Amino acid sequence: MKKVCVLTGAGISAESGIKTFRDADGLWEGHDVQEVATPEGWARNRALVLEFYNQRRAQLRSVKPNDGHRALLKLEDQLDTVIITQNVDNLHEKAGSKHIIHLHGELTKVRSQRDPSIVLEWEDDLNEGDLCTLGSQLRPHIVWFGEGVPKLEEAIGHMVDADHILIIGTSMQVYPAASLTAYAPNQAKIYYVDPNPQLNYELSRQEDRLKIFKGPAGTKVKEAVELILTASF
Ligand code: BV8
Repeated sequence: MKKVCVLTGAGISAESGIKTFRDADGLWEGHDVQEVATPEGWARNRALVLEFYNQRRAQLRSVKPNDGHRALLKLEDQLDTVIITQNVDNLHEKAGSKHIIHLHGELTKVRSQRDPSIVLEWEDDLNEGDLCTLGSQLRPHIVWFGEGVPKLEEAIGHMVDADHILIIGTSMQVYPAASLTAYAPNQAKIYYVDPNPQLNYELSRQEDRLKIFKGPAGTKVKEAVELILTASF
């Protein structure tokens, strides 16, 4: 059975009402990314970081998947599909997707700073004084800038035998996620759904097998899925 790796970024959630990073010219909810999405920011002002993630976690209660998320279900039904997402929202899960790798963590989880293997589901606000079983302050289960990406090897393990790679709604600027297409076999076909697709170093070397669907995920993912299914049978 053909294998598909789907690589999604903030753009697939844009039509669900979740702001992307680039569209907000690098400010998230008005905050400098260095202040709210780095270990230094956490050390400097824990309350600000907790508030930033509490706001985004609360937003999850009012947003829903869009047709872009839902169009992937048909791919999952018919081909061996894994969704590798840079997003920390849970819209792929809400859409019904099953095999999802969150490269950059998840808003609905928190973890111990003392023992990173202690990870808890967390739907409400996380506040100062919310401690893990070892007595240390719980932190968002998010990969901040400057932190390693623990699931990178797992993602590479899927890319190395991909027949099709479907990139959706990402500026392909955040590394190492943005380098993942380089691990795909030479014969893998690449499809890129984005209203403003940006060919980074890796993609510019793969242009000969890249097909771009210029437009929003809500309408274009379906088209890319149809093409992949046609090419696979
Ligand atoms: C690491 C969690 C080392 C946080 C995130 C200089 C050069 C190159 C690299 C670096 C550098 N300096 C530092 C680095 C490394 C750094 C990096 O890549 N920085 C970039 C900004 C230059 N990377 C790291 O720090 C990574 N770690 O390298 O560690 C290491 C190794 C071992 C041990 C210790 C350390 C960690 C990176 C992870 C950061 N965390 N998320 C949070 O979310 O709160 S990344 C964050 O950025 C989000 O995950 C988000 O997804 C991502 C932004 O990227 P995109 O998803 O692509 O979103 P963006 O807004 O950029 O683009 C949106 C796209 O959607 C656009 O193309 C737009 O056109 C499109 N769109 C809009 N509307 C729609 C649409 N598409 C479809 N439909 C629509 N309707």
